Amino acid sequence: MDLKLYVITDKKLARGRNMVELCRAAIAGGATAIQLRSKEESCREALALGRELRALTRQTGTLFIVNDRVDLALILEADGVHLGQKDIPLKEAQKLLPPGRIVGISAETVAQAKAAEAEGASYLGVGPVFSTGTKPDAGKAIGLEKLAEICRSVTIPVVAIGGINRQNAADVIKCGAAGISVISAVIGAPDVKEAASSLFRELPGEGK
Ligand code: TZP
Ligand code: MG
Repeated sequence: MDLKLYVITDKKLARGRNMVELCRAAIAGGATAIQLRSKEESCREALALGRELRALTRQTGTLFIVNDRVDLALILEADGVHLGQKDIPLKEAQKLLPPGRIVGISAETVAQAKAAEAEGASYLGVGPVFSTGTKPDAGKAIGLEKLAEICRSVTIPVVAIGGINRQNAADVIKCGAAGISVISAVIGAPDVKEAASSLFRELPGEGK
């Protein structure tokens, strides 16, 4: 489960560009995981996009996660699903998914992080670390200290999210995060491949 550079789709930020091509460029730049997040699309549109993203992520050996929708994750044979605190509870998702599928949970507090770990979450999405315009209903930014505290409180991997860019990515990793999750810094960039690879270069380890 390589969560190092976890890129999330967003129709608005794509500004009319083809999402599959944007994800292909993100993967070419170093994205290790792609999440289908379809807040604007109809179910049928999300399904059609998901089929193409599943094919792309299979070809490239990239992790493929579906946000919110356990049904779409099952239909698409995604590697897993990502659920927020108000989405389908982890325990219910586990009943529906075949064994071994990844379930990521959003957490903003140590209590939420520990509860998700105890229930069997595969990883945590923690944030918003910094303020972000991408998710209007995201809570207040938690900051780097809280991120570090949450990372110390669990043993499962933490992916930091919210306002992460090439200027702050290395600081986020220093807090103990296994990876960064981004929308605008990659999908909103004019050159998606370049944006992904410049972010990737801020992260420790080998590769692109
Ligand atoms: N969850 C918490 S913040 C956020 C989500 C989906 C949005 C992240 O987008 P960006 O553009 O990388 O700040
Ligand atoms: Mg959700």
